[in-house]
Amino acid sequence: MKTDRTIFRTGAVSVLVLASAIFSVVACGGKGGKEMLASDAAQRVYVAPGDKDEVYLFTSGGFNGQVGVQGIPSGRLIKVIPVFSVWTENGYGFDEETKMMLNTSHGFLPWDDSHHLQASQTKGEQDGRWLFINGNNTPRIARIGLETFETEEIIEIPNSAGNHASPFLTENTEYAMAATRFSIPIPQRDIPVESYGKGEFNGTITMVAIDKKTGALSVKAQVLVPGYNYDLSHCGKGPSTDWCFFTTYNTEQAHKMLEIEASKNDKDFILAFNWKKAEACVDQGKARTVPGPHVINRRGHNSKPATSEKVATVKMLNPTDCPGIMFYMPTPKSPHGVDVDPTGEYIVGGGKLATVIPVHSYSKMIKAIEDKSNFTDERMGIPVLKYESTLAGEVQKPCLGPLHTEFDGKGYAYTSCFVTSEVVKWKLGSWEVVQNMPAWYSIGHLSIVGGDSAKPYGKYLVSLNKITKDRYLPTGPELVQSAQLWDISGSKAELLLDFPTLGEPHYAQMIPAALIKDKTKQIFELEKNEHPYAAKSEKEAKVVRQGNVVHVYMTSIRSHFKPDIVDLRVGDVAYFHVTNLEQDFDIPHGFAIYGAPLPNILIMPGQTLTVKYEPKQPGVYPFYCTDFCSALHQEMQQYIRVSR
Ligand code: K7E
Ligand code: RUQ
Ligand code: CUA
Repeated sequence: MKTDRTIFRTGAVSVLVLASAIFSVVACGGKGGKEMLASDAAQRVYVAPGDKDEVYLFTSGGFNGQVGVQGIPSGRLIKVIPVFSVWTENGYGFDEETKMMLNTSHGFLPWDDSHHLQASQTKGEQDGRWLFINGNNTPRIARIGLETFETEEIIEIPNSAGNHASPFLTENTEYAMAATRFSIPIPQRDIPVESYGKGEFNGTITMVAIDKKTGALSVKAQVLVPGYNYDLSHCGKGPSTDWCFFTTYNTEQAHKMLEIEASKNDKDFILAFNWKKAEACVDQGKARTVPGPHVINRRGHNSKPATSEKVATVKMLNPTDCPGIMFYMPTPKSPHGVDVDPTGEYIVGGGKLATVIPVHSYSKMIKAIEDKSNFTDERMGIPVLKYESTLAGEVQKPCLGPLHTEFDGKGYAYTSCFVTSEVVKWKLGSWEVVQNMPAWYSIGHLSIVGGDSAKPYGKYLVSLNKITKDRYLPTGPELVQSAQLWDISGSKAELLLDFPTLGEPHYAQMIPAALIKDKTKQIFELEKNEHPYAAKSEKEAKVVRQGNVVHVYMTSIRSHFKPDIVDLRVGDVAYFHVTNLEQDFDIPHGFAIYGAPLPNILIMPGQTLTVKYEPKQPGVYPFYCTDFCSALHQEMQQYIRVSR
């Protein structure tokens, strides 16, 4: 039943045949892994009241554009970090301080579709400083600071569409990579879509530079590549540190009926990209300056409002201007994920329509590119290597629909398989499958603690399941997505827990709590508040009128706002700059006005946030604190009088 449904979705007849041949030997689904449930699972996931989880799980919220923070092993949802979408809980994207974070060259966009998280790393190991996440719809990358768990910066990626192969990081967080999922005319212009495949459509690989100290993002350069679909990426480590790898599909360059047309080639490619060489070529002036309008939005420090910087051009490098930066490694068949093992030697493809899991060898690749007899073809100056020349091995008949692979650091790899809905555990080097772990249902990504880094912490694996079914109490037509927690510390993986996620979880990152929790910030210091309209004591609270523009310097402290009564007129443009004078870490105040079209804001201790308010009708309008702050919270309520 499920095979039919899933295979019909791919629409490829050859896959159907292949599927029926292999599916019969794979036993999965059924109980959704219940047969592999640890007998003491309850004890192993139980976190007693007052105790804390061992690991942070950060999940991308998919089409809700946010990041979920959950505790592992309990699965408890701890926080939602708003990133690409407005968030009514705290006013993100609505208040004057964070509104510019959602600015793009297309104007204000209150939403995106986020897929992949990457944790910052030093020497390939997680360092607990930042998280990066892509916006897939309108190409963007966001940086989240792990001191505040706030989105600190969002950079738009120009000359791109569908920022899917992103934001994968180099070993020391020098760059975040971004590649187009959809090829487009570059520069954008009005041409027939039918000209796709005739050299008029291209993809780009973007190198987003990350400042070592501050994390500030900027586009270093882009590389123009053939018009395929660039799907996923991971960068090398250790010996392969100078390289990043990108999967491609639709090397057929179909522009419609992709579900059939883009599955014709037996092999597509993994693109190997030497970013270090590309960087040198750019620094030597080998890139052209081309149009590339984009914005860089930065959250203000010390309560200052966010800024949005406009950039008009980018550096564009052609592979032919910098020989040796790119090679295509043929990889069966419409590969999706590409993952590099902790040693940096093995590059694992996830040929989603393939019957094997192909593994390339970095050292063989380096040998292969030194000998031109291994070049079978060339695309826009990028040599295509012989499949055998880079191949380390193939995992035979692992499952159907292999997608993504993570590593435990003990010589095993774990690959998610969408069609047969399972994780396969296999051994690096011998390529044998050692365990099939059912996933409920139709797994996409999976995550191991540090499982894509040079030093996996191992222990926990979470499968991030795509299709919602029957795991929780029914909630009408819209169901919640699901994740499953496995303990992988023993020789056989054991299922521990099912728990819901926030939106469709694409990728996730798990980070040991010890790396983060002591570095988190508890308050914004009032003394350091640099907001231009901050009132740092009740004495500084005031109303300043300049024509019809009114600035209200407002303070909040248990349990009142100052000034007490605010007089406005119809036609005024009023700004309520509310400073929370508290310096106890657990006392935010909220602020909301009756009938105002904006949601409440949640002001953290020491912080100033601003709501713009344009009264339309005379009357008396209450405003109040929305966050329960003391026994007199209900009394934290005052009035605006609006006159003609
Ligand atoms: Cu869900 Cu990484 Cu967008 Cu694979 S992607 S499944
Ligand atoms: S009130 S915390 Cu919001 Cu009904 Cu009692
Ligand atoms: Cu302040 Cu409730």
